Amino acid sequence: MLKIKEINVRAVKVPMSEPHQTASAIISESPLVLTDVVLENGICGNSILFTYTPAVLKPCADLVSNIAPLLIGEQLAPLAISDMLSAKFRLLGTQGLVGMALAAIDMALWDALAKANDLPLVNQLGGKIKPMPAYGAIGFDGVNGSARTAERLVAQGFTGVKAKIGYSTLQQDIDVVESIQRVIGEDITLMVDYNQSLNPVEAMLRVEELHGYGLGWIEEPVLAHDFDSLARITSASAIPIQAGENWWGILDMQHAIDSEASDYMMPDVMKMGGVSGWMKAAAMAQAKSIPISNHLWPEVSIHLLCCAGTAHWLEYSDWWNPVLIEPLELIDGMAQPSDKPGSGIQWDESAIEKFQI
Ligand code: SMN
Ligand code: MG
Repeated sequence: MLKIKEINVRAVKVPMSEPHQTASAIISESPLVLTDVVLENGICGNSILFTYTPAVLKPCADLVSNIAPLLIGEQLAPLAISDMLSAKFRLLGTQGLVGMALAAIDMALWDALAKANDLPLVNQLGGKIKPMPAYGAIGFDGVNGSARTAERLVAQGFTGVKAKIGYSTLQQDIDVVESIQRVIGEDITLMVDYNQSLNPVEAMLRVEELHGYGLGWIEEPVLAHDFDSLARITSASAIPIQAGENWWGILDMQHAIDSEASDYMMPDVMKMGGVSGWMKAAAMAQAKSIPISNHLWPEVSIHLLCCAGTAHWLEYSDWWNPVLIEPLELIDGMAQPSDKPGSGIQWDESAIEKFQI
């Protein structure tokens, strides 16, 4: 069995070609923690953490480095290490920054394991390479800006697009939806995302008024952990409700499923506990026939979606492409895992040198 020799961590800030605005915050650069797990035989597993804000970039990188000594000399066994580290952090808990650091390690370990076995991650996990439909993102860009981005995404081949809404009035939300639908036509699926910006009363009202627009889903109308309100909105809504990107670990997933919080779920591979956590969450979704999508991390997530029994859509994003040698490629709006060993994360070292802090 292969053993872990060392773990190296770097922090970078990757500029975005355009800032991404949501109803809750604006993101104008990607603060990323890049983790390398090096095995005794020299094979290296890589992972990316996206810290949303630069304020926690260094603390997150430090956390991964501080946890690293627990792993030196350990066998390359991602599931076992995930359980071991969760137990080590039981008193503090494994949400927030600690959860992110553990996910960085988990994703890098799975990447290393797949590379050590000369397999794409999807095959390492027992799945099959296959094409999945991908959708592109439209920011909180108003009537004209949203329509312009939608047009560009459709021209690129996407069969689905997702727009940020949650403007100050319902009428503005409707204007944005209508302006996008005018340019994309009827064959392209439009989803919308409120990014937790509404209170439950306002959410009920807006979701009901949006029902005639044939939307693919309405995402995070209220706070991600307000499972009661989500469940009420879900049961009243004719349009499927989507949530999951802010759920931490499989216990949140279980609580969300138990409370029937949403029709669709889209756990985030970082917040759900890495590859280990995401695959468990996918099994939980499958037990209830809940369609499951990813949140960001398109390279790793495409491997996971190909293993999920109820896989739905791949959320595509190109924000972190600059640090990758081979970012995920789409063909006619479809994504599929590369047949190279690992999870698709290979560093572009010269780019990293430029963005490293
Ligand atoms: C989202 C929010 C913030 C950063 C990235 C992405 C979003 C999504 O809610 O659904 O992609
Ligand atoms: Mg979202």
